[in-house]
Parts: sequence; structure tokens; C-alpha cells
Amino acid sequence: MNVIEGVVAASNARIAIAIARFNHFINNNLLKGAIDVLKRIGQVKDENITVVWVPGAYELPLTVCLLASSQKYDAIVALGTVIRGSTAHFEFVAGECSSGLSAISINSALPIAFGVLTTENIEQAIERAGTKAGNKGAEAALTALEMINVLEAIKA
Ligand code: INI
Repeated sequence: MNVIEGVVAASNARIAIAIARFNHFINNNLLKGAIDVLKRIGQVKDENITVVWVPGAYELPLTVCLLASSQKYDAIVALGTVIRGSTAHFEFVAGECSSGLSAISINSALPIAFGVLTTENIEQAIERAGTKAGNKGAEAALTALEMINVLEAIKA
């Protein structure tokens, strides 16, 4: 039996983080969590981490698409926060963001970790950005690291 599993250290990996400025109060904590995991657990070098800020979650797919096609990165982490509030805007922004990122990941065969919070309200977002429900940015970074190694092992 062959079992393929990825470790999380990826000391030579080059990682891009695409992050939305909208709800940056929350997103800054997702970014801190992601960078902490990349460096402390993944052993990724500071100079191999690139952070790209964009206006909102809706802009993440285009940005990630360009980052992926540059072939400069082994994985991309997308960070943002979409809060439902009382507007139908939520459905469009959250839906386009997640389906866009998923399509890019499959088309580019590159790990693209989904660290975009989609919540009913701001309290839920805060809970997932480094308080009682963990840190979605840190989780996304862990996923990116593991997927780099899983995909490498599949190709080997
Ligand atoms: N962008 C977000 O990242 N989160 C949101 O909650 C949000 N809401 O609610 O509107 C949001 N809108 C902006 C959007 O991402 C685009 O930047 C904008 O529509 C311009 O294309």
C-alpha cells in the first residue's frame, strides 16, 4: 500500500499572500496568523514571502490568477473577510471570490488556500481571526504548506 501524506515544513517554498484591505481590522490578524505559521512551523524564509494588498475580496481571484501564472510561487494564500450584514452584496462577493479561487487552483494545479472568512456578523469574524475560534489565516497557511508537499510527493 502506498500512502501519500504531506509534512508541513517547506523551508525552500516561495509563498504569495493576497489579502483584501476591506475589513482590514480583521484581515491584519489573519495575516499575522498566516505569517507566524509560515515562518515558525513551515520554516519559510522571510524573503520568500510576498504580500499583495488589494481593495476587497472580489479582487482576490484576479490577483491570485496573475500570481499563479507568474510561476514564481509554490502556493498562494488568499485572505479576506466578507460579512453578510444586511446586504445581498455578500452573496456576490463571497460567491465570486470562492468559486474564482477554486477555479484558479484547479487550472493552475497550484495550492491556493482559502483564508477568506464568510460570516454573518463582525463577532463571528473576530472569533475566527485569532480569538476563540482560532485563526483562519493560520489554518490557510498550514493548508498551503501541507499541499505543497502532498503535490510534490504525488509528482515524484
Ligand atoms: N469586500 C470584502 O472584502 N468584504 C466585504 O464584506 C465586502 N462587502 O460587504 O461589500 C466587500 N466589498 C468590496 C468588494 O470586494 C470589491 O472590492 C468592490 O465591489 C469593488 O470591486
